[in-house]
Amino acid sequence: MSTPSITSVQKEGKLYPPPKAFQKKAHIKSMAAYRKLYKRSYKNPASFWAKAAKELHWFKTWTKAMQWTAPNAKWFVGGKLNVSYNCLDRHLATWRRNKAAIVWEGEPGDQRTLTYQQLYNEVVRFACVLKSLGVKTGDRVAIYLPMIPEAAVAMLACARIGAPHSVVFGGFSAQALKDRILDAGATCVITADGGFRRGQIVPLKVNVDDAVKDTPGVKHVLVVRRTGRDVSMKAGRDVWLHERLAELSAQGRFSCRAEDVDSEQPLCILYTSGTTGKPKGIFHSTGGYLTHAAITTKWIFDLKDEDTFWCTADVGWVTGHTYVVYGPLAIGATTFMYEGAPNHPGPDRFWDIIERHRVNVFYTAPTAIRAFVKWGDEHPKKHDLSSLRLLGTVGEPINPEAWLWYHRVIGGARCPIVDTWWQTETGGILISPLPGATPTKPGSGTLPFPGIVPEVVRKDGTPCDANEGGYLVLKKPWPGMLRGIWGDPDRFKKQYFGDFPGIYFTGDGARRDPDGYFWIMGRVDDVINVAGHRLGTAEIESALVLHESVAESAVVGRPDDLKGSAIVAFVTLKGGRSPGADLKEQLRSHVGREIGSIAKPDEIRFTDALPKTRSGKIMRRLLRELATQGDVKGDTTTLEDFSVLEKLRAEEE
Ligand code: 7RM
Repeated sequence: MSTPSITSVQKEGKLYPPPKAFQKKAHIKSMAAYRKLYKRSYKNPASFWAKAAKELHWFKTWTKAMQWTAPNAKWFVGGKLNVSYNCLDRHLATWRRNKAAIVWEGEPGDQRTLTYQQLYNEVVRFACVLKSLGVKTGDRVAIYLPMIPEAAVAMLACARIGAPHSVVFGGFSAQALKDRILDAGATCVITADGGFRRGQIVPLKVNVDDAVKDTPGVKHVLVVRRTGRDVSMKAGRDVWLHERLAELSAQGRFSCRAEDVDSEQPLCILYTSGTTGKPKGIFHSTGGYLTHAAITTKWIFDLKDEDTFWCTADVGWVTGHTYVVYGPLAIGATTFMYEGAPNHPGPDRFWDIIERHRVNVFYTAPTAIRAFVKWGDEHPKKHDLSSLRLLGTVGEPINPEAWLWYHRVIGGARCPIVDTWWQTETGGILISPLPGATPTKPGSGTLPFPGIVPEVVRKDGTPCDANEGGYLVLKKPWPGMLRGIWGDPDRFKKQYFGDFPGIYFTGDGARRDPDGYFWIMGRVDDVINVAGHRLGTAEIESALVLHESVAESAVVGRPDDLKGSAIVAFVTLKGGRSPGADLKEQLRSHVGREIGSIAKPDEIRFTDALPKTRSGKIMRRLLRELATQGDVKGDTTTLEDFSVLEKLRAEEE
């Protein structure tokens, strides 16, 4: 771990107080109200969360709100509920039955709206299909779909029968999909004949065919028809969704009750990058996760019944799980989904969508905002964005320039911005402004949500002073907290509770300013954040060394104006292989095949040797300096062979 240092972009500027309208109507209406609530929740987080959990429908109430023996937190012990029941059935008894649950637009421009009743019907039918394929409570299901309503339907159908789902981002390669299927032990894969992205068709089914060649546990592949293109269907294994639905409907009425699911039963597995080459299967529970998702959606995005909420994340990431699907539907909101790229057919697609669908609350990533800045103000300015009343960001620190642009050009200087800090592991937002209460500072995630106890500490665990950079830890458990790493309890304990015994370490560096506001300074471990997506340096390195020409590699992040970090790979070749532009391109595609396009190195540098310590550890810190500043000024006393560094410097020139 390197010690976090304060970057120059994080200078404090002006305060942006919440607009009057929010102070009147938001769930939390003033700083005084927030402080009072926070203070109470700080003394007894479990009772704060128990109150939030009561907003859900429980088939059986819990006997104990929280049970904590590090690293395991159990929430709402003994309680039984069903996520799909909470997101659907219970709204049918209210006026929301005919309210839009999902409003969707495909990249080619096709549109669909599903009311709560219609979404319920789809989920029940889908759940019946899964059951007909032999999927039972506890079985894992892999979902590899484009951003179409069926993605949400499939997730909710799994939740309905109590089968944990593992949604794999459609941009991942066949290899990455295979690894995830195997690790989760999935017995069924749900995919489509393709999805539309930037005018092209993403060949999802082809990737699945490739992936399941070596996954004997997969009994069925369920295929949604989206593009209409021909795909190969293997008899006995592959099933078209529409065909199976027709067969089942010929047999009679669809019905599938929502299973009584234990509060602590896993709802989903989400793979994310860590410090080793193998992605970690982060799994979340049912009761705690949904409680956290629901209350943060309601309070932070201030959702009202008349709002249309657009979180632009893909359902393949945690943000898509919590703020496209589960959070909004649990509170009966209208969630908007878009299938395609932000610049198709033109760079104004998002603004065009906001104008036509009258989107009210918009939540996206800093990397997207920086791209919009680059594409030019004329694109948003062509459109009427007056429906917007609240904006949000997530995924990485936002630079104040991008924040101010978002505020002025997209928010018309009237919308508060919630800069929400959280992780795959945290399940939901932990640090964020509350739009009716918290004055914001561009670049700061501001203050903790009630019930959350973060602290910035030194290496020895003692609290940092104001403005002193340190490690961001969470001192008390919260309901959305991960329940473990799938199949690897030891790694779970070591990874999150190993650095500061008994306390959760986030892997992020941070500081707190004199007002107590948090400023996240980025990762301190070997994880790089590329366009808001976490990639382990080790993961990319393992992919590179699989290539027949590569002997060894070291991957580091370099600050990038657009993506937050760019990937730089230092590569040594096996004897007799010659470096060249061709090989660079080959290696980039190779990483694309192994992991996915997002992991392709932006820069590849061939070198004779890598700088190592005497114990043989690659000194990535030196490479990072070299890639970032063009030279190495930091401490090199542990370097084994100085000539390596000299050579790298020479190659630089
Ligand atoms: C939701 C998500 C988590 C990492 C996290 C941070 C960084 C996320 C912010 C942020 C500064 C933010 N899950 N991060 N949000 N940094 N300000 N508002 O992104 O697991 O993919 O990534 O992302 O480093 O540890 S994630």
